[in-house]
Amino acid sequence: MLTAVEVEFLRNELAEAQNPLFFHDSDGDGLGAFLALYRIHRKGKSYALGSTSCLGKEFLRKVEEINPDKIFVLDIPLMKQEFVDKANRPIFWLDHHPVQEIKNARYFNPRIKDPLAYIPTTRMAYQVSEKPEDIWIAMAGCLADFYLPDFIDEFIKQYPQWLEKVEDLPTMLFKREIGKLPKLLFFLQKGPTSEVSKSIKILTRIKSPDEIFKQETPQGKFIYNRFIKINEKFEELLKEAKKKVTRSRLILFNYSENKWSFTNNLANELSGLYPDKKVIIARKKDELIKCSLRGKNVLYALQNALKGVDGSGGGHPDACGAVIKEKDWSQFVLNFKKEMK
Ligand SMILES: [Mn+2]
Repeated sequence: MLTAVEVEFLRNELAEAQNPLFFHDSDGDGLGAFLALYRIHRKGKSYALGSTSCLGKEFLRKVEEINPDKIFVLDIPLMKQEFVDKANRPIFWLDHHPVQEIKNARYFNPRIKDPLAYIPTTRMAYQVSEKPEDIWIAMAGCLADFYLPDFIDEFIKQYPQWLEKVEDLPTMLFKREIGKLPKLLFFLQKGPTSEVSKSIKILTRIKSPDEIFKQETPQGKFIYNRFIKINEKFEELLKEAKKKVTRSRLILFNYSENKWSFTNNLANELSGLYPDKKVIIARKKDELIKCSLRGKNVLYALQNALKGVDGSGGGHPDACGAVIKEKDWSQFVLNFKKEMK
């Protein structure tokens, strides 16, 4: 968590900003953090990093174009020093991935003090915002990063129809109503750019989840319809993936590049529903197989399975990702199965 001094500092920087630019990760936590901060003053612009997790010099064009007076970077794991040096504006970086070296940017990362800390960026952004009416956004962003926030009881008080009582995370995320909130933040960022921008713009003004899910306003209805359409695509793939569940300790699901990418969400949900199994969700793109892996110590198995294979990967002990050349895919799967013996 941020200290009281840090919260005060960021609040002031935001209040004084005339045209801040928010770079955020394109997952649920990244979007949740942006919404929490933006909704304090509703000033500035946002840009989501979709295909990379590093803010490098290719994003200087965006800085030129928007000409912000301050830059906030949210839930982005990496930043190039060259970006900081050439952006030539105050930069405030809130993140919770492994700690990086950076000069001339204000860097806020709970892992600096405690390498094992796990505090999603949305949780910190909500410390800065502390708007009670935005608790549902903060909840959505935290859950998106598989984190049960300390304000859960307050949320239940305000939204009993979304959650009756605290249960274990997989149950709440994959079997209860509240699980739709993080999915909303993930799924609205998929699809054509113009629709994504429109959705995010609307989300900066939506007053409550009921405005969306009870379709109380035209804006809420737009978001609702988009979410339902995208969620259908996801559910269809989830159903396919569940057919791959056998007595084996591995769930391996491949799907086509013609379908929208839900690799991350599929892997999370299957692993939540089948906690004793290892999960690999793989999607072919060009000559590469991109996959998400889940399960106890799956990173260890991944590292060994990559030996002698044209590919790379990494991440957390129980949740990681890899990219493997298509020609070596079957070898990789063989190696991985051997690791599970
Ligand atoms: Mn995050």
